[in-house]
Amino acid sequence: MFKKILTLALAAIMAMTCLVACSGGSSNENVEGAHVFMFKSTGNAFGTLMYEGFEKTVKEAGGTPVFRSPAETTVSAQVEMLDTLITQKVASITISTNGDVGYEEVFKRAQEAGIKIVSADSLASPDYRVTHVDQCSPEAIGSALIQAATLIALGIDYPEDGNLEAAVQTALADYSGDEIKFGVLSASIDTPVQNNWIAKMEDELKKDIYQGKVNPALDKKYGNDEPTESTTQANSFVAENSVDVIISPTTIGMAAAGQVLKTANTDIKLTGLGLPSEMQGFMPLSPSDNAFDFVCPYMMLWDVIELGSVAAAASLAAQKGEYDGKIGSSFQFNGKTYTTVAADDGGTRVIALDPYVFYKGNMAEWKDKL
Ligand code: RAM
Repeated sequence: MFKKILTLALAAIMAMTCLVACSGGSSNENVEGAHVFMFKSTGNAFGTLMYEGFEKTVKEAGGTPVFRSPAETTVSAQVEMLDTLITQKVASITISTNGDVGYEEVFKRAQEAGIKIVSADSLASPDYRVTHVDQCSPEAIGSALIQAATLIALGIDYPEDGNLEAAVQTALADYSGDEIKFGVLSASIDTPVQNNWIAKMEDELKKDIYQGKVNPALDKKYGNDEPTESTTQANSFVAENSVDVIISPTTIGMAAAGQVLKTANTDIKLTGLGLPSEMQGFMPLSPSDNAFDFVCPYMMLWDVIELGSVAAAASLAAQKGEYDGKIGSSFQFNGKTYTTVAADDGGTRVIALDPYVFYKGNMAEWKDKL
């Protein structure tokens, strides 16, 4: 799957500066009939990029896109905003949530008002969402993160054929050194999307090839998707010095850990889900670099802008009554059909994209784009 080169449709070079789109937005503005995108909080470039795709797709469909995200990465801050948006009669809400519980009442109000809810990135309850737009298969991400971390712990470059699994099989077959140990620097302890990936990482570690060679227990710390707290937690990993590699399944944690490990005198390495623009100071940028001279030899992500576009397409189709999110139902975007499948939580999902590995062979090309 990693061999697959994504045709990332980045229409224009992105302005990473925070324009109106990434402010919380004014609550006085008339948003009746608008399509809302709500990320976990403002100040997260991942959310800004998602909105870029969302905004474009809604506008192209003749709708009005609106960005509304709270300053704090909490359930209560999102609920308060959702409450206002329902009163203001928005048409649809596309949300990346901060937790599993606490949204029931407000989502019920939305449902009763006929406002469609689609979750993307981090799941909303199956009782209230039309569907969930998953960036990639969570199993694929969980496995790939453990495989990449294992290879990095062993000082092995990203395999040019993209086959992480085969490279791990070969590398661990001959390994008889100390047990490898991983840390995880996540978002909040309650964030559905990160917890799902961590569960898939733990499943990967149960496989026979890792037994006695990689510790099945992940040392988990939570930075709440907040730069200062993520920095504090990354510093704890350095002080404790008990893990070989930190895996951060959040772009905020990646950037914070990158800076901490670069500054500290440590052998701990980093991989995870990061934005090339934010990670360029901690990664090799040229094929001639020695990847292990850098804190993060390689990492992965997906086309975040496209994720926002696909989520918008799902919400638009649901609001028009053309898509109900049931298993087997589908919607179209950009000439592609997205078909709904069952999700682990009893609801449904569509898988929007494939993961993509950033390494010394392609970072130069990506650092200014994503
Ligand atoms: C962060 C967010 C988001 C996650 C990405 C990888 O920006 O926490 O939920 O999907 O990173």
